[in-house]
Amino acid sequence: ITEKKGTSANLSKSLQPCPDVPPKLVGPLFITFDQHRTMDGVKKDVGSSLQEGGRFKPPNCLSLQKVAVIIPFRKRHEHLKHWLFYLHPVLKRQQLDYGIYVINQDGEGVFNRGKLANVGFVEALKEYDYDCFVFSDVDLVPMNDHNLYRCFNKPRHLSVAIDKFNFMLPHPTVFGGVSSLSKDQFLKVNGYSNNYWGWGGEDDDLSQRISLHGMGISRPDSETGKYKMIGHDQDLNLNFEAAERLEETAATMDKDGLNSLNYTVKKIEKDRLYTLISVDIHAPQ
Ligand code: UD2
Ligand code: MN
Repeated sequence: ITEKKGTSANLSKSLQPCPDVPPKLVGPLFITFDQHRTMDGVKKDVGSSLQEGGRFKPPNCLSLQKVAVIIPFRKRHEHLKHWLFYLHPVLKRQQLDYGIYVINQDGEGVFNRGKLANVGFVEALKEYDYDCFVFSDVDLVPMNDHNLYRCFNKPRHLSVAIDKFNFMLPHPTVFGGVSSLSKDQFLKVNGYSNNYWGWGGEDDDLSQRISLHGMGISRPDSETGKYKMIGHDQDLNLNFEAAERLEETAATMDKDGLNSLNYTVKKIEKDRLYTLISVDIHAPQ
């Protein structure tokens, strides 16, 4: 028994680091949101080489980064199905050691994307020693697999050219949609604010935290950073306090964020394609 254990440990140690440029990338992708796609079908199509919970490691090399992909979520199952169908193959080709965490807001209270993202960060770290975090809307699918779901020396905004915005960056400090921060970068800014309830503002607040901490934003070029957004109605729960709160980011960020996060995990479910964490984030009624 001891001998066997020793052998397998040596085997995994002898894996070489993956190349900096993943060799099997294909470039532009053809994306369709086919109404007939089903979750069972997606499981059959892309679930084979995954471990429970939507986990994957490249079999033949040691991944350069351990990446948790965090999706703030509620009642967008239709979108999730398409997201999983397209993202799993991309993330595998990118040779990431990754896990997918769908952070589901429990109950009917006002949605809070930033707080759910913070929960995802904390909960993913309880499972594995992730060093990079990608925060993604459930409705954004990359149109080019050269757009690496990794972390860089600056916080990264990945969804720079979305079809809905005519493939242009709406303004220079945008950080919404899909973005990545290393564990250290995210800790440095104290995560997202927990106090943006309803649609809007939490992404701009994070962007301000980043610049207030002296960091810039890195981005792929606009060909690499093309995205399709799945069509949906605008969330009607607008956050009318957002503009005011954004004036206060500098004064409040050190005490509002990861260090003030409180929530109750209701359930953790392991699907083959993702880990679903349902959480009560104490939404105001
Ligand atoms: C924009 C931003 C998004 C966020 C939001 C304001 C881009 C491309 N996206 O998204 O990152 O800053 O504005 O808060 O700039 N969600 C649910 N259920 C809900 C509501 C939201 O799952 O009932 C999740 C889901 O992952 C969704 C995301 O939150 O994709 C953003 O919400 P949205 O898609 O309704 O808003 P959108 O597209 O204006
Ligand atoms: Mn959207």
